[in-house]
Amino acid sequence: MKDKVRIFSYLPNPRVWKSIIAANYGGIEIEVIGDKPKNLTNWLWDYDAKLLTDSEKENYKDLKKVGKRGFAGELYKTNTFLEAHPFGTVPAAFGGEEKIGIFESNSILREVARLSGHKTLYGGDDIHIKSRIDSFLDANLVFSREFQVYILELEDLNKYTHSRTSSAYRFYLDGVEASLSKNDYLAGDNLTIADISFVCEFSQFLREGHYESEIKKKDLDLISKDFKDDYPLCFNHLFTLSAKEEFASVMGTYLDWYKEKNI
Ligand SMILES: N[C@@H](CCC(=O)N[C@@H](CS)C(=O)NCC(=O)O)C(=O)O
Repeated sequence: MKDKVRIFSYLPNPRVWKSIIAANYGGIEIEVIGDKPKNLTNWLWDYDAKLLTDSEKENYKDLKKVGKRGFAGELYKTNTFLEAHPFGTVPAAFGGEEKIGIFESNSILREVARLSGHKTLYGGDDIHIKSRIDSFLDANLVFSREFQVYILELEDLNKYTHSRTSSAYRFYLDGVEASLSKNDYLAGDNLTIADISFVCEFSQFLREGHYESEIKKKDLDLISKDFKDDYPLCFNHLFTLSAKEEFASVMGTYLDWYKEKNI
């Protein structure tokens, strides 16, 4: 199908949820394929991704690539996968009949929003609003990359990463809080993919709470310790949106542990 989108990833993955939520709002279907993070070392990373048997792994042994970011061990990435996805990351989307590689979860989100019938999700026909939405998505990606390093290091954290992530957290949330003090949604009066991306990435960041004791052992504190008081509009936006059916049906119980502790 011309407008088909297939996403391969470890699952569940909040970065994939961005696209699923946008698809829910847009009333379109997307294909999502994958497995638990630890199982992706046994998968063929490809448009036709699949779980490999031991004999298939032997046949594909020349494809093995050392994981670059977040994956320990070796991964079976096909050459066509790497042509479509030169950075070799997941979520990895393939768009349309030509299976065009689309990477970066915010760009996959844009693809789904462009295909969806819910035009205001990506600014309608207003190119300036679209660009403003892109601005929020870029700011979100910068924060996301900073905290990705932090989350991956949490079991053996160092003070430098903690302090860098704290300032990225404050920089991003100061901007989001300021926007929400003017409008109900990040980019204006309507829900857009900027809000969807905020909810999914920030929910993932809150996972630092699962490592509170490791963080305290280093004489450090949770970066999000005072989230509710410091950023009340962000807090409210996150929990109001995540309770909506289009979000809740995808996010499931992901934030329940946080709500039990903090609400
Ligand atoms: N900013 C990217 C993050 C993607 C990313 O870094 N994915 C990592 C896993 S968390 C990956 O696929 N690593 C592949 C590897 O280790 O080779 C996005 O939002 O899609």
